[in-house]
Amino acid sequence: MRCSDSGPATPGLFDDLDVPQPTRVENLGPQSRVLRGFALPWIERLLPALETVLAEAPFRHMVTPGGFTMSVGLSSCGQLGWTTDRSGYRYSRIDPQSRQPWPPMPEAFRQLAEAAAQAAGFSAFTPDACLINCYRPGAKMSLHQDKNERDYSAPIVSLSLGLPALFLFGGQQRSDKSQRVPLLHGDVVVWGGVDRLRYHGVLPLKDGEHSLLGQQRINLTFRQAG
Ligand code: MD3
Ligand code: FE
Repeated sequence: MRCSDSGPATPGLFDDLDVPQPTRVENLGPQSRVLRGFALPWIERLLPALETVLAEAPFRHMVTPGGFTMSVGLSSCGQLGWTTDRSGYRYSRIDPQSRQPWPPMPEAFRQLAEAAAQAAGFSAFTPDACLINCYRPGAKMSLHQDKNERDYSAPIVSLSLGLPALFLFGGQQRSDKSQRVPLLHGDVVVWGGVDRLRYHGVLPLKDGEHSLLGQQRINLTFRQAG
């Protein structure tokens, strides 16, 4: 195609393939929004930052207070990291495996989380914790509430990378019916306000191969925990 041409030979065929698309917003609940593809323009900054964090704090399978080993691999960065063992769930300044502070939260992570919170209508979100979950095929997260944070008035921002997953978004009680929401590479979800304590989970990850992440899904959740 030359400058003087009026357009491509087959109009429509390649349109929009590598042009950034505006984020489509879906409302999951009164104060929960899916920002489809919001993180796609950030991916080339996010992935090297993620590598740096994981070199210092690799994924590990933690044990729940009930004695079950989680199928999801966990890590954290930021001032506080989430951990579980036989004595309970909590946030800690120290990685129990390295006995060092968790790696700092990369600037690109913090900026993405703040931009997403703002885009979803939550101002003044400053995360001090980023929990990183790694799902291999078969890994799942049972329905639960996130209740270890000090103040439920701050939202939680979640970023999905790699293989697609079916997210379960339930109600205020475990027995409430859940909606199934597909979450894809680059999607960001923001949950706050009246939706902050809703039950949620992730169905077992299906086999697949993602071009950048391989056979896994990585989910980052940004929280104001302390
Ligand atoms: C809805 N992680 O780490 S993020 C978790 O995809 C967790 O790895 C899931 O649930 C994952 O605790 C889902 C989405 C999420 C996070 C917090 C929420 C959904 C939420 C808080 C309230 C309601
Ligand atoms: Fe959760």
